[in-house]
Amino acid sequence: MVLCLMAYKDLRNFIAVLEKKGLLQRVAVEVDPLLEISEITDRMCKSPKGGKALFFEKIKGSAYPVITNLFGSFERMALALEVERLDDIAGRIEALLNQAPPKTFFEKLALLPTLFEFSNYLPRKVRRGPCQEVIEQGDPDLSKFPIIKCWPGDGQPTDEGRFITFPMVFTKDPERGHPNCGMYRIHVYDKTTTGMHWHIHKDGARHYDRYKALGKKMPAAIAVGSDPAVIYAASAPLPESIDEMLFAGFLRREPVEMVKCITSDIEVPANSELVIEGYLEPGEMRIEGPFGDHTGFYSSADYYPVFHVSCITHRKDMIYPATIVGKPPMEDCYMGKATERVFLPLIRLDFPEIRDINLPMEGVFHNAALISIKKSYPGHAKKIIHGLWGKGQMMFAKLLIIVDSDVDVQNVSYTAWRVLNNVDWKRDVVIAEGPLDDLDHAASWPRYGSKMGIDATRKTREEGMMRDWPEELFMSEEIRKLVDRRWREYGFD
Ligand SMILES: Cc1cc2nc3c(=O)[nH]c(=O)nc-3n(C[C@H](O)[C@H](O)[C@H](O)COP(=O)(O)O)c2cc1C
Ligand SMILES: [Mn+2]
Repeated sequence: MVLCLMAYKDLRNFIAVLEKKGLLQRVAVEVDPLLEISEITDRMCKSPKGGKALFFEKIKGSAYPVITNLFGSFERMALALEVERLDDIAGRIEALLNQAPPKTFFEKLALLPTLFEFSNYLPRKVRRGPCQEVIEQGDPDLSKFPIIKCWPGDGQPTDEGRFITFPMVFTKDPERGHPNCGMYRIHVYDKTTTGMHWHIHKDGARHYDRYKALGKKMPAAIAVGSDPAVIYAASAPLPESIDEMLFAGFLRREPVEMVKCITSDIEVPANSELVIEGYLEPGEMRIEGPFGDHTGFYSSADYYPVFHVSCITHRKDMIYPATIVGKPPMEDCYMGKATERVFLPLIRLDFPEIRDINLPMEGVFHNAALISIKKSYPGHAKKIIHGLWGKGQMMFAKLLIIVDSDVDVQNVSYTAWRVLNNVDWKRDVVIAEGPLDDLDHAASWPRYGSKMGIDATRKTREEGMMRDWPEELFMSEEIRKLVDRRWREYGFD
């Protein structure tokens, strides 16, 4: 794959590269943003290797085109982050971490901004940006934009069920001014009001709680469409101390240019396609959802803060990106796979014995993780289980399966065979209670329930195993070579 040497300038630059490589398909006939785009995109996501990105040129009821399935394959996700393979990001992060003296996970994380800074990836303020080519301050109106409805049961009877599905929500800590960017879906209630669906565990919600404690109105901005590293960074589960835009700068190897909003001090990527500026009144809540979510089920309606639009700015010829989530595999699965690779070196700072991690798409990220470790003492796998439940968004992992380091966890079938043969359930299972992902619908209460860890490593005497562990079947090297040599002689191809 020939990679672009410079960072993508913006979304349309990435779209042009996709088109040149034959990875984008245009749809010229008019399509409905209510459900029709969703069904077409879902079929494309389910086609071999994630199909192509889709550029819908003519949208019923809106003057602007829509693009979906931008990152929905390993190839497009790697292209978006300008690496050959997603594994290469892990290599870049490892090299970055090696610049710092060996420290623990949290100390290293605290150091990261300094490291990034040395590397000149700090976001850069600019005075003007294409995202402000058109400014609609007097009478902002969200209904002009091709905001999609994804699934039939989305939204409330009082609205059309439209959601902004690929938003980058920018906020600032009220005391320290530290910025955050998170991808939290936006339920559109009417022309100037939306929901703000940051789960209580997320950084945006923490900022909001601090404004609430101060009794202050909270400014926020929703940017839509930027260069691919910026869009991806909004979804990355970084610690609160790390500015996602700094991380995006590292990924794209060039600082992100930020421009100040018209009606607040929030800064947004200057190259955005659309920016919705506004504010939240502390304590004002409204029913948000339901929404067909990435679990493949509707996430139920619940009370969330309300966002009021004060100004909309956009490019003259805005392109509106959207993602459809649903039963895996969907586009967000590939973003999750990028995250799996990005975070492996960070997790290994605290757990160097971890060799690899696989978050299978069917587990929609919070439901399952397969982990291989180099085991060296009794109970080692159980230590990893408890340790991981204490690390950032790994607390949501409902099932952790630990295997020995000779298992390739990317090979799910082989891993399943090893696990199913190796486990004595009473001895090897850990069940614990604690916080769960907001999207978990199986626990009896929202956000709280049980998780399971399975130690599927070979057991030793010290772990109570009274018998010798059997050997795995392998043919002798001599016979394998002989059969290789004689293969055609037997009459096979
Ligand atoms: C397509 C997509 C939609 C998402 N929607 C939400 C959402 O509505 N609410 C939420 O809390 N997290 C959502 N997430 C996950 C967050 O973006 C992710 O947890 C991120 O780390 C949040 O940023 P933060 O760590 O700065 O809070 C979504 C992720 C993706 C890829
Ligand atoms: Mn954050």
